[in-house]
Amino acid sequence: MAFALIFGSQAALAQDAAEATSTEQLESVDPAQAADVADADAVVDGSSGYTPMAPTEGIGMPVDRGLDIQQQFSETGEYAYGLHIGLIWVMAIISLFVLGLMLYTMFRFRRSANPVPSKTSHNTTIEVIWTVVPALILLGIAIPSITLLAKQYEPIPKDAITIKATGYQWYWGYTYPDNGDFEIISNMLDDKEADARGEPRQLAVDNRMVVPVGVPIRLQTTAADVIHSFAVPSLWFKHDAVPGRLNEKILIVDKPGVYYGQCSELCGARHAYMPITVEALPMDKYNAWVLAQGGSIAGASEAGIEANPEAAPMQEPESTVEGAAGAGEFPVENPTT
Ligand SMILES: [Cu+2]
Repeated sequence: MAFALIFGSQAALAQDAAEATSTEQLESVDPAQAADVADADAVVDGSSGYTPMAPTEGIGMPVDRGLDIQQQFSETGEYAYGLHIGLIWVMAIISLFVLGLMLYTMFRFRRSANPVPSKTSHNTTIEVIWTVVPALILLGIAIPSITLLAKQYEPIPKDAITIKATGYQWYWGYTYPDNGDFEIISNMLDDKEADARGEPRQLAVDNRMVVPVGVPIRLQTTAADVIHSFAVPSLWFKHDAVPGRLNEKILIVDKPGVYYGQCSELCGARHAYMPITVEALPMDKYNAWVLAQGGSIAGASEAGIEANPEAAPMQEPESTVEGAAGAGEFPVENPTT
């Protein structure tokens, strides 16, 4: 019962915090910085009708000397964060209880205070208590834990927007089968370019994975060569990308924003240099972005909406594998330092 109370209140706190910060996030985008980012990106993809959003410091990215998990921007993530905090309380209370019991026993039954030790070997009441109470605690933990597992694998509604993330050595490709099946190739920016755009080094990419906010997304993961893993901590999303297999899981992003992640499966020499940048946009802005990429929106032709005829051709992927399409340079001068 105590656990349920703690868990509930922590979950509510976490949610309040998430709401408070995300409002700040929307307001704290520096217009000058955002314009810089837009200019820089216009050079890259020549697209119109879409301005890349500037990230907010500390949101959707790791923070210096951070101890906690990243602030969550999906319902599942907020629930998981509540469970995480609840479990910390359970562990803390049990640890303190056991420590207290040990200190009491050491003091109360020390040789000088208790020269003749008790020869008691059984006490049915206490044996029942120390069996039943831990079992109830485990049961109390199992309920939210299994609920979280179920939430992560909720059936995906039929009208969800499908986006497929493909891991390549060593970059990501994002395909939009429901929007004309175009593919975005996403490579890490070098440090200078990331600085120029006001984005975190080794997490920023040239072409982001843009997703709509507040609607279910069927996020599929696969790979073209070796096993990669698509992971974005602030969206509570991690799924292996396995060649020859199509994994899928539901993703609903709560708030517009920029969320960074990384490949989380050791996949070769440049594993550390294939970051993920997810930009979540309201549906109308998402549609504008789709059109700017030369994609299509369901029902758009009846409404007289056309794709941008000047959409830039897809960028060549870069790979250090000799002879691979777009084989290129390392994006950092010396990746070992
Ligand atoms: Cu990888």
